[in-house]
Amino acid sequence: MNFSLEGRTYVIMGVANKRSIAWGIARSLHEAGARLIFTYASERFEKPVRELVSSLDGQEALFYECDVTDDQAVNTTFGQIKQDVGTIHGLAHCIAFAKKEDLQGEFVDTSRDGFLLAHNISAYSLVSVARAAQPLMTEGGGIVTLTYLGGERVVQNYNVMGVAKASLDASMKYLANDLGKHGVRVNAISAGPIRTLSAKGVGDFNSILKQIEEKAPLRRPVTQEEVGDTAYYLLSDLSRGVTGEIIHVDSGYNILG
Ligand code: NDP
Ligand code: KAL
Repeated sequence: MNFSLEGRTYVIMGVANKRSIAWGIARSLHEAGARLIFTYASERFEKPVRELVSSLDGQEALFYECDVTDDQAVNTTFGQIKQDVGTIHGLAHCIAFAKKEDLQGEFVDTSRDGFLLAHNISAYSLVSVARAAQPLMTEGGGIVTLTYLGGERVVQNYNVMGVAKASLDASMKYLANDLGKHGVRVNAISAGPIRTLSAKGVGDFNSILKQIEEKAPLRRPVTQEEVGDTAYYLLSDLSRGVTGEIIHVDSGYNILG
């Protein structure tokens, strides 16, 4: 069995900057020999993403704008990818958003608007993207999404995003059931806290990291690289019997009572 990703093409959605988990995934897949395709929410992110990608030696990447709240944009993007490369072998969905005011105080105060927005961007987008991407995975493939423990149990301040992650986790499993017959596997990585742009300015991130250092079995936070290598596993044939699974890459924190 050859676990190189040479000759394979993967779509990476959600690189904002070099701290993004999506960027950790991009580097792992690049090192394994994959060809990469990047999507970003709006045109203004094209330049920074292109600049980052230029640091990947010999990578002939492609770039597309794709706001995942717009089904037509999603369909157009994957239609364009089909025209430009034909077959893809997988996709990393690293996208989430909630209004700042819904990520503090009490969940009970979440507005209808804020609830729907968080679910639209953070959960439904996986369904929309999977539907558009599956026909391009003519040789089978893998879809990986990013989730967090706050979808399984109550984590202070995570609030509406926790409910959206619960929906994302369930969507991942229903998608795994639908797409398995096409040879497409769908899985999630539940990452421990990593300081990214999204994590900035929400909650008390320092005290969350301190808890990890004190209590997690490995006594240290995880890195983008560690999440990236698990995504590589899930997107390669190493994991060919695995679908509908949530793998925790969190220094073991989730096993604690
Ligand atoms: P980043 O801020 O680096 O990435 C979040 C991405 O979401 C950005 O690239 C942003 O794109 C994208 N995004 C938001 N709205 C849209 C939209 N409408 N259409 C397309 N893209 C959109 O943060 P992370 O790397 O931390 O987040 C990636 C994933 O990891 C998220 O699902 C997050 O919930 C999850 N996660 C993160 C953890 C952490 O501790 N950091 C822990 C567990 C899970 P743009 O910049 O172009 O707007
Ligand atoms: C309990 C934790 C502490 C933090 C609480 C909530 C975190 C929610 C994540 C969510 C994705 C953050 C946002 O939507 C931020 C947004 O309101 C403002 N930021 C932006 O608009 C920036 C510029 C863009 C790039 O961000 C996005 N998302 O587009 C959870 C911690 C311990 C773990 C984390 C951070 C989990 C997670 O899901 O990210």
